[in-house]
Amino acid sequence: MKIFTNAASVAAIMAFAAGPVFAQDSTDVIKIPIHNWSSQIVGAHIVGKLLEKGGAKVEYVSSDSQVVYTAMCEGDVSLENEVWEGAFGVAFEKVVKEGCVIDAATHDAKTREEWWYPSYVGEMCPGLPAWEALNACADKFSTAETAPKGRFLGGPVDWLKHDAERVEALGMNFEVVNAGSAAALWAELASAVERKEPIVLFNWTPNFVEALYEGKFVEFPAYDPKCKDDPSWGTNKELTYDCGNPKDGYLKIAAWKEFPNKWPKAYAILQKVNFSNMDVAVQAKLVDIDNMEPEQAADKWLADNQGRWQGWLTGTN
Ligand code: TMO
Repeated sequence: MKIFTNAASVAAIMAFAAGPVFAQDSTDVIKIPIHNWSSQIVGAHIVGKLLEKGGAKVEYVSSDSQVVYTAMCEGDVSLENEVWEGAFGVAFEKVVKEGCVIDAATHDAKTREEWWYPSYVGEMCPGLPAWEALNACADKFSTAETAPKGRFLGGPVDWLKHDAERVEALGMNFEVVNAGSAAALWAELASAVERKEPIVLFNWTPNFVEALYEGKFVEFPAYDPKCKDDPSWGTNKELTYDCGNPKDGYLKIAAWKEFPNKWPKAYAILQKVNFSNMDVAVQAKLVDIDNMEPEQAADKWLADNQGRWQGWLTGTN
């Protein structure tokens, strides 16, 4: 048997024996999407900064929050740091099934996205938070634009909440008006609260809103996956979406299927990233209440949580 003595041969033998330890990440840029709500933007920068600490090159790309799943499927975007079950579960699960996107990790955070009202509205409509009670006092929410129907202020259309389908399936006296941005939602909420005016709008948790206002989610018929696929499910036998959104929804991290092969070290870090409800709420708050730039907010979160992410980088946590 030949004895290898030079350093290159030793390295080759060690690489063979140790496998992935010696695997090198591609120098190609990892593309991270930026959407239109604060926690996602801050979280994207946190993930980007962590991957950079691990040696990766990253780039941020503005991306529609539904189209991102097909972009990831094609490798045009490399990951998604906030897959909310309620808004994106359908688009995400479709590409995972096709095999072009990986379910990389699940955050500890549990999510809910739903119609919501500040607490003084509860006194205006006896029986809230039941949706029937909201519907019975729909006229209180009517505006010049929607009269005689009540106005529901939905989020930007790319969050794809199927609110109009739900209004139809449940026979509600509401009209859905979509806000152009998250900032528009919060501006309307602030002005309604200041004047104690009726308002019902799209909100979610974890978010900064819970730190600033008391309020409740409207309770619709409980979510069931069949509700969105099977018209015969639920009280309306002809239409889908006669139910609410998931209450204990997941928050996941997704990656393009080639991510682990191309960037194995970065992928090991990405899989460790894990935000709690408090983390996501704080990430939103730093921008939406404290008025930080998202990148600054990411630096602040990293400075305040060193002990956690250092473990993510070394694989010990
Ligand atoms: C996806 N979102 C948290 C805005 O509902």
